[in-house]
Amino acid sequence: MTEPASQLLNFIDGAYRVGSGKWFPDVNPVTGATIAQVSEAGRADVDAAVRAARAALDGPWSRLTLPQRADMLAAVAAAIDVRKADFLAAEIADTGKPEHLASHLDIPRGAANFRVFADMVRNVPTECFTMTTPDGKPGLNYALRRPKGVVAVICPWNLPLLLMTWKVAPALACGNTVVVKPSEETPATATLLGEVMNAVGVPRGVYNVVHGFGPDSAGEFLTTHPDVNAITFTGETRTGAAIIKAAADDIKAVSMELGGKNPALIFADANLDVVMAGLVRSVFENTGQVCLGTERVYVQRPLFDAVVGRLQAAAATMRPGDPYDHAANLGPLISKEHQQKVLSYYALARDEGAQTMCGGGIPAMPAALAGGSWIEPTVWTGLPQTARVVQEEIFGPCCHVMPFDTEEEAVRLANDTRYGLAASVYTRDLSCAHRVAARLKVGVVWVNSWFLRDLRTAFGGSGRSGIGREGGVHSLEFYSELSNVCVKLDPGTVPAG
Ligand code: NAD
Ligand code: 6OD
Repeated sequence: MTEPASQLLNFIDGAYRVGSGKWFPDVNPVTGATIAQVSEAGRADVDAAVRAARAALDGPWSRLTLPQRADMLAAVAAAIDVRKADFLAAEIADTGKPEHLASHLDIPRGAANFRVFADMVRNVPTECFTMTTPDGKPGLNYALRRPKGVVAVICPWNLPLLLMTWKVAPALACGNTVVVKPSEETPATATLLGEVMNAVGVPRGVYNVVHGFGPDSAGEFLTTHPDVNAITFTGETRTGAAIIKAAADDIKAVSMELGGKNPALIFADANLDVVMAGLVRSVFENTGQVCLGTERVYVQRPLFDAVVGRLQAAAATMRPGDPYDHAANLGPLISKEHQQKVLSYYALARDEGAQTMCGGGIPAMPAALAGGSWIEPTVWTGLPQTARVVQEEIFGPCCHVMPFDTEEEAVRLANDTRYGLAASVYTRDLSCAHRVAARLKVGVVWVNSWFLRDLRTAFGGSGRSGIGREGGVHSLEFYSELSNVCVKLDPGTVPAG
């Protein structure tokens, strides 16, 4: 394993470069210690990255055939597998997430993104229609896919490699080039991916990374750059709104994967063991920092006390601790700033009249970990549906549990939100599951499970959870422009349609 870098540089045109001269710290949330200095990209660096991406787009990347491009992306996946230990070390140092989680989810799914989209782009069908022209001649209409161009990829910190490659892999598969702006909190794995790109021979300029923040920094310089054709963003709803405004002037294409306030609906006939297996993960995994996580739990009255009791018991088994300590299963929050935000919701829940069934504060930690941004897993009951804690995304290991009586009421409560990302439904009655799934205004519904999604399927949200769908062919739609070629044929060339 390579030692994690103590300086993280921008990756532009195939080379690591110091940016504006300004540096910012990369902080380990387990200890609060600074683990690296990150070189912030200035406007000129972002411009250099976009120019490199444009040159590669019009140059060597466009000269590869589709199978050659797909082979190269499959090689990227294989190289991430080979360097798994390095990616793991970098991701864990940045996020503090438990090693077993990063090892089973973040890094393998990061590699899988390249593998899946390499396969997918090889097999994508093309539309083709025969027609008869008004003067009775045969005609043929067929669609060609062209890349959108230079794509800006703006990423959050919760699943850094996974969510970045989820955008980069299909963008490159479609022949685009990218400039990635990783979160300022988690710059390491995007930087490391530059080494992999060079090692497998991806032409320089195809994959670029610029570091920095949002406003008046790399994020804004990138999203307002006139030579960026499309922006794919994952992050907070408010940030998404600012980026949509920035994209409007040049009519850049946008894909927005934003926040969520996801419900779980638990019907009285559900198997409680199945419920708890899904629910505990969806509330506490990654310390609640998953956009798909459950923060609203609705339980049909006969199971209400049992679910609350088992959530309390599960919370009591959560052990905050060092990511490499296999007895620990709860990492810290990403930063002190995010810890303050989550704690402010813990205080608000009390002010709004919640009953705190467990947690609600900061756990006592040993001296070596005392500088980390730790938080207690927390379960509330007793709030009305209108409470801010029930309506606003918190992004911590917490949920509010509320009883319901009828299916109608459950659907109404679940849909009573400005978000629309994901939901889980727990029942043994498949008719009920399908009925409810069809009525939930969200992008993903899980039945008796959580966060099981084939990468080939649609992903995205409605309302304040986003615009557009990615995943499978939906990603290929976003990352390519279709040209319809209409050909008037000589009679007899093809049968008239
Ligand atoms: P964030 O919006 O604060 O930051 C995301 C990225 O945007 C960062 O790289 C940041 O530097 C950049 N940024 C901020 N302001 C910008 C601006 N004005 N212009 C350009 N770039 C800017 O989000 P976060 O705190 O990193 O992530 C947590 C949020 O992300 C939560 O709301 C969560 O629900 C959401 N999220 C959504 C999904 C999804 O798929 N729907 C997935 C993961 C996270
Ligand atoms: O299914 C995925 O890989 C995906 N896009 C997950 C998103 C998680 C959000 O935090």
